[in-house]
Amino acid sequence: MRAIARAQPNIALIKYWGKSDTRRNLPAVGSISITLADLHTTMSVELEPALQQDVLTVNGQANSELLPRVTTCLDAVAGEQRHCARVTSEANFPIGAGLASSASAFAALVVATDAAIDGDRDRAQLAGLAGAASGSAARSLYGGFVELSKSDEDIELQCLRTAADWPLQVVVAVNAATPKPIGSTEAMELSRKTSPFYGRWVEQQDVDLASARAAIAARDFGALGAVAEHNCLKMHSVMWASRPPVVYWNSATLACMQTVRELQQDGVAVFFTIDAGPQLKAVCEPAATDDVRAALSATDGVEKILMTGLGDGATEFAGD
Ligand code: 2P0
Repeated sequence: MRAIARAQPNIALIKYWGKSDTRRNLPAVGSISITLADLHTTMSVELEPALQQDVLTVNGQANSELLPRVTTCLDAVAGEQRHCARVTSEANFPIGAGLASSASAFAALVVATDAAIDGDRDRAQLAGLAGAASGSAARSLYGGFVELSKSDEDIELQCLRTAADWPLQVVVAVNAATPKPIGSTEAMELSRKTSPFYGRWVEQQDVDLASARAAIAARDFGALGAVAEHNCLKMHSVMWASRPPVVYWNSATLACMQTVRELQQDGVAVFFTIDAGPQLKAVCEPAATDDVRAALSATDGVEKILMTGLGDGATEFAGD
């Protein structure tokens, strides 16, 4: 009745922002992401007959804030008649700060829980359960370049290319490791209800998805970077125009964007993306990694640099 799983966060290049069905947590737009290799969440789930309630520990601390979402996810995977669970989550990167920690956490939680009950769900079923808990978590069930399609029914996922097929690198500039001011779930609903740009955002998404799909198929780094930066800035424009505004950036985020622009002008193969937090993720070709790391390290306000390649989807974990 105990199992451990490990999952990596994923970074969207074409973003998920907005829901078509909040009850079932279905995305209003498709998205394309890359799964990372070296950042991960390790999740242990133990179903214990003697326990009176679920217990959640995150990075060594009891966590009651996330517990209701974890309980709902456990019920969805193991059934409401299950024993209570002792859930222990360890992440090797800052959590709740726009580094997709909920994606790796819920992907790992679903895989560990299914293994703990000796379940035999396939990857698509596990992704559906992870997506119901946290939309972006569905993508962490798959490795490499992953497309999550919008649907009025069940979500659909597809690996567009494996990590080995196009081994890009990601340099993360951590600009503030503190938790975000407003959670993504709440912020997405605020955007849907109040942003004058939200309707256009949803309408235009298929164009960006098609461009990104073609760029990934052709391994065209310049084309992928152009559409990814455009899509990222469009998503943040939707957020900024919400009422009240949703602004996740800080001054270091803008300084990092400027650094990436200067690298691009020098011919370095790099582009940026930014999620629900001030961190900037620079995606680059392997030969550019050292230049990108050095330039971002020297940028004002950058607290820490994390480096990773692209990796595989969530799996049951037997130990290091
Ligand atoms: C993404 N984000 O595609 C986008 C870009 C943040 C910015 O998916 O409400 O934690 O749990 O389904 O998955 C973060 O939102 O939201 C997210 P819920 P989730 O990666």
